[in-house]
Amino acid sequence: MPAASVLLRVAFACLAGAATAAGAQGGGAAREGTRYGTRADVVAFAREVAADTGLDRERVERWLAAARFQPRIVELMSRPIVDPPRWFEYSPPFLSAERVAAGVAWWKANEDALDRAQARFGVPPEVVVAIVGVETYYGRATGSHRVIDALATLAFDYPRRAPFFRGELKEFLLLAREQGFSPLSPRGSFAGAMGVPQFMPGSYRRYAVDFDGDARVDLWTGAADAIGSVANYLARHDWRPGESALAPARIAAGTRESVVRRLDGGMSERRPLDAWAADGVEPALALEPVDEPVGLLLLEEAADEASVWIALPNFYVITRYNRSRLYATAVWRLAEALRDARGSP
Ligand SMILES: [Ca+2]
Repeated sequence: MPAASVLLRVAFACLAGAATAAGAQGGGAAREGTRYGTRADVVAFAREVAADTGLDRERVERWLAAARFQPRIVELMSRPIVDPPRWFEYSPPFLSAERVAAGVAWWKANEDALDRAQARFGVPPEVVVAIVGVETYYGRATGSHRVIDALATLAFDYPRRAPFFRGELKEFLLLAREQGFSPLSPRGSFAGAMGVPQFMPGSYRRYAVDFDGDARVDLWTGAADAIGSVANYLARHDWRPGESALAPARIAAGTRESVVRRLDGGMSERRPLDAWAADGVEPALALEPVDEPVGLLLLEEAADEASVWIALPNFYVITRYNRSRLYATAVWRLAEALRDARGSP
């Protein structure tokens, strides 16, 4: 996971795991802005990180000592979702005429990097543009939390996911060393996701690339590194060039109820197309043969009954960026809208 809209991912994880974290704060930090410097668990972690990574122990201790507890971040992560959003409630901001127009402009402004990314990674421009459009409105909103505060708060005062965020905090310190910035400087989302494409530190280290040739991997300024990094991320998660992500499903008369019953939470398990066909579900349009199992996706529509879609392998690649079915659908729909608005070159 790069990325980041860890918000949604976490929201959905909370859904699955119940709202366990509210009030589940760990040790000593309690007041906003409390520094982590003297806490025994933080000092122990700093020593462990230094021993594992070869980073200077005193510097690690100093960085972590300067990190501040942010209770609001714990609140945001813990907020129980009583009413999960439905597609028709979730999607409008991502598919607005403004976001499409801004995406076309961003596409034109970054055409060269987007074309190079397609040539190298096989991911079409509109999909890359749609990811950054959904994540940060094309780089306009990359997050205002100091990354080290976000990661430290979640590593030390959010027990539910402490192992994950301790790992990300360590990755972040390594990233800072590799990219030559102070760990006290960067800002990002409340979950520590960074830059135009909102990569988490571990994904930044694994998947981000220098795509403008300046020998640095900078996801904050400029677009080229963000573009190459998103395309590389999708390619490394098995993006299939030239294929769609969703196809409308046609359900045989009389079987809709039993099919919809399989769509717990809006997505089914994945099965071969033949197995779906045996149960009365087929693509409404001709599809190229698909050699991997596919799922069904249900989208709640405002006026009509819910629509049902066949989720193709590329849909699941987008969910590697963010597990939410609504997120992946918004990305794909925005990509389609961008392609339509852009017209043929
Ligand atoms: Ca660069």
